[in-house]
Amino acid sequence: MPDFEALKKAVISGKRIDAVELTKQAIDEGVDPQELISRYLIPALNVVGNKFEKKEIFVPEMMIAARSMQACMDLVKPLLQKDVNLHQGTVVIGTVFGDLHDIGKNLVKLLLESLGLKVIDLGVGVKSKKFVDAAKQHSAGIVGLSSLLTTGDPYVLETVNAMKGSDISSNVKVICGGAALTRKFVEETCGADAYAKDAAEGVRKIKELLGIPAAPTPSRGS
Ligand code: B12
Repeated sequence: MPDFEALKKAVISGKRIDAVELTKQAIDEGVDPQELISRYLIPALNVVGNKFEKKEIFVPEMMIAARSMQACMDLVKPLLQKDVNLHQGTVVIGTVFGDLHDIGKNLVKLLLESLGLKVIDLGVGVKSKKFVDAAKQHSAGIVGLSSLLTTGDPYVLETVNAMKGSDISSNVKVICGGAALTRKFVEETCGADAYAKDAAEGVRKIKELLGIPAAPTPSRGS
């Protein structure tokens, strides 16, 4: 069995070389890449966040841990890129103005691409007008906002308002995710079409909003 606890510890303490080596081992042993991300890599960053909150670590340590996570993600990425040529719809995605966090956004992007959706990634610190312009330019069916900082709430609200007040509002749905957000704030206060607590829920909701049928469940005995 791959040593998952050692992998988590390596990410938490920012030991990039060890984290990469342990990720390689897990991949070689056939561990499901999505499970690797959701059960070990993301929880490792949650531990980092808690340590930061308790002032046990500071920004540089948080940054080094994030880099270790990203190095592991780079290894997992090719395993998730499958049906990239299906073109089932277009999603514009970005992290809201004032916020530079992008690990979660990049993960959502990767999963959407693996389902055959075209993703236009606007990067981080994106102003509301840029979301609207990109959605128009690419005839997107979905705009996805990521927000990790509570100070980003006004920009989430501003961007949802800008999308809903634009002349393309009837063609584009807005979904928001990220640690700073709640379903109540996103759906009730901002009036977005959906909130997602994690990438898996985000992908499921985006498919629903675009009208993409859920994958058929295998029938019994098949
Ligand atoms: C890594 C990290 C950093 C890295 C970011 C590196 C990078 N390239 O992203 C660095 C070190 C740069 C950083 C900086 C800062 N950070 Co920081 N950071 C984190 C940390 C530890 C992990 C974030 C992360 O990547 N998680 C893993 C990913 C996979 O999870 P996620 O982003 O939530 O995404 C998932 C879902 O939310 C969802 N999702 C996310 N986006 C979207 C979008 C859509 C469309 C959908 C559908 C779904 C979806 O899907 C994802 C996968 O399931 C968090 C703690 C935490 N537990 O979140 C703090 C945290 C977010 N940071 C925090 C702070 C305070 C900061 C700084 C202000 C610190 C400082 N004093 O400078 C700066 C801000 C800089 C800026 N202007 O943005 C606070 C925010 C507190 C708050 N309530 O506002 C947190 C919560 C830490 C804490 N507990 O205090 N940070």
